[in-house]
Amino acid sequence: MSVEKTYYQKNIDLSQHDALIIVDMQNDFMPGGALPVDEGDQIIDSINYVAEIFKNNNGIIVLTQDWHPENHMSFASSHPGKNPGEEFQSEGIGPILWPDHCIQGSQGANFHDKLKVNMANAIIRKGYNPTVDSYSGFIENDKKSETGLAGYLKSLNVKRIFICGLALDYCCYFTSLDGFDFGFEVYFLVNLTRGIDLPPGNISKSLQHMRDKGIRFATKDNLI
Ligand code: VGL
Ligand code: ZN
Repeated sequence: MSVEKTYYQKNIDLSQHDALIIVDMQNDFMPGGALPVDEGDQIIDSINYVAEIFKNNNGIIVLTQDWHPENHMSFASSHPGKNPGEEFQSEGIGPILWPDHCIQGSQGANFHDKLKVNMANAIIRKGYNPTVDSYSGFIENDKKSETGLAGYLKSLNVKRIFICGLALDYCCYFTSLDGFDFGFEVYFLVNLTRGIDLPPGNISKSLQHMRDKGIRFATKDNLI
């Protein structure tokens, strides 16, 4: 599915009740990294630009950071005989296994140099539990353990959240769905994300599901 321009929300007037959530803009997800997302580096300038608009309107800016211990169970290397990209499902892990990535304290886990991290009000780390992955910035894949992001945003009286970053069909997708379930109005900044598309078709499936659920789509030009 592609998202037609006519579907974008228009003239979104930002305020202190809006939060920009910039998902996992880390070296390992950039071309040349351990879990590269195609064109992942091409959205950085636009994300910086949008972050500036949020700042100018007293909005909240949150970065998420994938932050795994060595031997995390989402890594194929933790399962003898398995390869990255292979299907694997257990409680909290899956549906596929990943290459080792975003190891706590590594260069790959650092934010891309060009990302203006100083604009962030908060940085939420996730995926630190060795046996449970966390695609979402709100809640781990066991669907029980919260990161604290929902409480943080609610305590600041945030009503709308705007999602961008990497990867479209994993961490951006699940952050959007969980944000919706926590009661926020969710806007998916679709041009400011790039996807993994594993299994093939996963990007269009994710977009369709978000749209069906009531998540809105917008571009940077719709923000004022
Ligand atoms: C992500 C797979 C594994 C993401 C993180 O940021 O989308 N994907 N860890
Ligand atoms: Zn990860």
